[in-house]
Amino acid sequence: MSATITELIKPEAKLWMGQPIKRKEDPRLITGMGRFIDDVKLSGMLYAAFLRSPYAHARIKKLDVSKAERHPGVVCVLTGEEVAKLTDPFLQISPHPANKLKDYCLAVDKVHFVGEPVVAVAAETRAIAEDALELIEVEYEVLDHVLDARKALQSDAPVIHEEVGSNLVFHGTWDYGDIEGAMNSADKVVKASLHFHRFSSTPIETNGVVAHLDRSTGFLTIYCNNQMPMFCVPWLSFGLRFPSNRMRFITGDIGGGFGVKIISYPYIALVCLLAMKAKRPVKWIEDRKEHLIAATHGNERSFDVEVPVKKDGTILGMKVVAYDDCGAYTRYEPAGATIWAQVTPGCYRFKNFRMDFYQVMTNKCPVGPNRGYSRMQHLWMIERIIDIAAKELGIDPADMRLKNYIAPEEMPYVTPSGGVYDGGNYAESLRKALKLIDYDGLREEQAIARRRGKLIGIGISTVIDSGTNNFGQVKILTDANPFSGNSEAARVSIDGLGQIQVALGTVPQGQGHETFASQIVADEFGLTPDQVTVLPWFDSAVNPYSHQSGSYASRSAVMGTGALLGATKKLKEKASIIAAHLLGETPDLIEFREGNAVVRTNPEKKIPLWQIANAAWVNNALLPKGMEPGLVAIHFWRPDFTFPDEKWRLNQTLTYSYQTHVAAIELDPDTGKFRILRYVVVDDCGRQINPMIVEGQVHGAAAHGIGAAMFENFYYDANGQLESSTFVDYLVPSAVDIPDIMTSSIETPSLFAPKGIRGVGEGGGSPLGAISNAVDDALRPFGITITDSHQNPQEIHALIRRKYPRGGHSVPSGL
Ligand code: MCN
Repeated sequence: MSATITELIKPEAKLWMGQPIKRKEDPRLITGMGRFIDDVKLSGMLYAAFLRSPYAHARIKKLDVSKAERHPGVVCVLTGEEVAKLTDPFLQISPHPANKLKDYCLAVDKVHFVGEPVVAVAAETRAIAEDALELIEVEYEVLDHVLDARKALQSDAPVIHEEVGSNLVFHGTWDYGDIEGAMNSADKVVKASLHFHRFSSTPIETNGVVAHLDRSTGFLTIYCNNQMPMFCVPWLSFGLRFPSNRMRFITGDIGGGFGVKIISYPYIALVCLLAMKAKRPVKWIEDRKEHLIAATHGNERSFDVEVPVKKDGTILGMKVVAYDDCGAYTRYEPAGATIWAQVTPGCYRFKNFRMDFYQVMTNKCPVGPNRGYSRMQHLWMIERIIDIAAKELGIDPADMRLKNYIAPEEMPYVTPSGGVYDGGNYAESLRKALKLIDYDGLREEQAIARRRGKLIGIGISTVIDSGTNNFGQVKILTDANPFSGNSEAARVSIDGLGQIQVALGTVPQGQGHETFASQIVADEFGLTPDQVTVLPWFDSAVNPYSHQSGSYASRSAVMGTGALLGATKKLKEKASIIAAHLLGETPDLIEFREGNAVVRTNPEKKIPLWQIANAAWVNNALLPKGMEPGLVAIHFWRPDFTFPDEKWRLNQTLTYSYQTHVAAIELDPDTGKFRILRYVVVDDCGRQINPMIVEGQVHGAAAHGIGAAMFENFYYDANGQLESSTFVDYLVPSAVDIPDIMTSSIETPSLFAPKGIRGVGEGGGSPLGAISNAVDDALRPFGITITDSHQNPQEIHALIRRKYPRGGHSVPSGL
């Protein structure tokens, strides 16, 4: 057994916040005692399997499930036709006419992407259910499909959802300052067409659901691993026509989410319908192939960007036209069509900005939030164009950034789109990263290497890692938007024996919330984190929650701490009154130290927590007259968020962390292969609750982004078939593919969030910029500009070949 948290802490430490204590949840996770969705087994449980579309776009002409229904061991079969009768289309947050889209949990009369569920089967075993799928006869009329967002907007493009009438989901223009004036006064306008590729997160645990309708009570219990289960309630309750007050959501340990598990509600609905029809509990566990073809992908986006600059490198503005491909259904979209604007100017001071943003449906897997959701595409574009501009101006990319960064003395800084950056020192972060990687030394090495015919490239990327989403931004999309702000709940209780228990609404997927919550609460009562028990897992019948609860948008450290501090404050107020009453003092003199209520002016005079709790729960006659018994407090915390103004300006998130990544690579021009020589990250997430967790998050996000930059890509062929639909083709990096990552931190407290904390969990997708810029830098002697966010050897080699068709694959001389 590992040492206890108390043994690990330095004896002189006063506060647990800021201490790198080991995670409380890890012993159960690393000894195989975690409780994941596939561990849920209910008596009489059936297993589900789904028949999925083999076509990108086709009409279902005929469907015959009779053989499957008769297959031994099959209990029930569900078709789209039945679903359309039993349920209502899922809620849409798109503006008109995209909000007319009829999204059901099974395809009704058409399929819209390869992998869309068409028929669901529940059987005694998964194998039987899968066998039965082979007995289903479907006749399809194949329709024209469209796989490219720009082509999908052309008048001759096939319309994916006839009820919508076009493939356009949203078009909006964000226009600030005077971009045309900036263009006119520029020394140069740098232009590029850039493409951000489609990839996803691949959590170790795929999606899963177990649904059970208890006919005796009428309760529908949904075990799942959705990372925002209570946010799904309107979709499920309206969709299934089932009262929300008889739905219960239970999540256990979740093996990673990264945003991809937010949009599992169509599958949850489907499994619920099967359970209702079969009158038995039903389990569905997504397999890896299903996950890759039909869970959710990250947003693919292309940009036409123009940047007016001065000769000295001053960026005057940015003019962008963006086309975002959201796949075949909108679901959480078009939220991604506004969320990028949390970080409109990135880390830079320019005020003139124009964005024309189109979000478009195509016959590909629907997208959903994916670590760095919507901002990483935008930030990659900014970091790439800054390097292109620096190259064209003959300025070092580090100097170009240092010239344009928002300065610490400008904080809090209001961005053109109304974001209020809550502190930070971007220049210090870059300087620190450059020092760590030995930038000057590397540049020298690079020059020597080039002379010897070797290619070394150095890439920098500094991104804003915004956290704690303000749902009010969805009002940009539609006035009918039913969400705004953000809120989180926590309950803290002291039981009759003086023991503290905490319950959170945050539904973690591996982020370590039991640990950080116990650190925060321990500090409030002068206890150790060992003495604070945080309930593992989430149960809507037990845990407090808001309908925005969940782990997403790097919000839980900030929101969870706000809720915990609110609850402990309420609890301490009541405990102080009881203690003062018992000690014959006034409540304002009571403070909590080492498990005692102590009289501040006379520390010898104290009473242990258990005696206060004893009075509150079982020795009620000791309580002040009229006081309600018990020691439990629930608090709902929210930042003061607002709605957008008429120019769509609003503070779209509460905290704005940032990270600088610098990568040094060596590239072989004969093969296009490259390896990372050195990799450095400097992060600033404000005050850190647990530096060990923060470091883990920084490493995780860096590895995630490096994987996306170098390996992971969803390739669709011309027929709309996903070519990278297994781990043989969709390359997730393993430990040997990820370089040693040198990390360092800066801690500038958030000006607005509780205890100066900022979020850290997403990381901003910075590796994509650092790696693209490093590859571009390595290829400089070839005069090649990298315009795609994915760098793979074949494509790099092809770029070199295109430029030097007759084998100019050695480094051109004289450079
Ligand atoms: N933390 C801290 N000090 C800070 C900020 C955070 O100690 N100043 C700690 C927190 O206490 C928490 C962790 O870092 O334990 C992450 O906190 P936060 O940034 O608030 O993010 P959330 O907990 O809300 O988690 C969501 C975030 C997101 S958006 C993605 S995507 C992501 C990420 O978390 N998915 C993850 N990290 C992940 N890590 C794991 N293991 N699995 C995922 O699915």
